[in-house]
Amino acid sequence: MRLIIDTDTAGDDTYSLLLAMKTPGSTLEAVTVCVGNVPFDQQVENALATIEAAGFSGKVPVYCGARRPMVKPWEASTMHGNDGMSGANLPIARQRPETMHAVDAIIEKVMAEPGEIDILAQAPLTNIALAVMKEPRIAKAVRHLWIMGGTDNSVGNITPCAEYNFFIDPEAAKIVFEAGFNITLSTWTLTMRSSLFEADQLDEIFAMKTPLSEFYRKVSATPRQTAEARYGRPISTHPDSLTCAMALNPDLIESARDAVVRIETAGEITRGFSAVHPPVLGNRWPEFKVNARVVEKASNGGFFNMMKQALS
Ligand SMILES: [Ca+2]
Repeated sequence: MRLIIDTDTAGDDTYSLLLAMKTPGSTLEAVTVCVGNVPFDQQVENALATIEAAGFSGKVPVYCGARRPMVKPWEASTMHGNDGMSGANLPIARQRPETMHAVDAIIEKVMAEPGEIDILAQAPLTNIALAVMKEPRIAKAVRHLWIMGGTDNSVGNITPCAEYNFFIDPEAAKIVFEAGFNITLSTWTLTMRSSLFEADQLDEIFAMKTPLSEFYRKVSATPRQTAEARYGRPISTHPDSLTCAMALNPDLIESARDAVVRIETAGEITRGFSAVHPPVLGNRWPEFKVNARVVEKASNGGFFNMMKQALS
């Protein structure tokens, strides 16, 4: 399968890129960088350094996209350290970003071969929203849009109501969910249910002692410390890489349901909240139609095996 990954490259974003490059049968067509986790140019360097670490230098073009959200000011996250890589201090990559804007690259690649390319959106949805505003036909020309963001009517990770990606640019998320894409939504609720690597799994990865397992160990250091303080055990969370794994291997999905997903753009306490309604809503409010498949549960063991293969 052929994939474009839109990313705010830090921490788990990088393992998602590794999965897309290293999983047999997958082709990472392009990486597009969007406002999010850490300062923009750092995110670009993190993407390029990850591609180099995987041995794919010069094979996966990187495009720079939106440097700020649609409306509200942007806030960096310290979740993955100031550089987004837990201070791993990777060498500056030889490959440099392309000159074409990410939004134009998405449109050009998707429209050149309609129905052929999936997009994995693992950042705030600014680039995807701008792309579908500029060329509305991409909504039907993208084979499938995999989105990491929001919650399944549950607790967020940046406010009690909101997950980071949707909180940073809810206006963009609203545009994307109303644009007519074929969407699978992978929420923070799913992240906490199905994506965690526990201490024994982490030890198994660290014991591999390959260059990419060392990459994983270094880049995951800060979020593992944060998780230990927050949850009382040294787990690693994988919102983006689990979403990538499901895109590459949909058999990992154990439970999912069709839903009407709406994004809160205002609200004193709910900005960025994703309201996940049942499809039956359509009977009373016919203007609301099913616009996403929401994943409820995925195979942690299957995901872990894919990650080990990618890091081998
Ligand atoms: Ca991300």
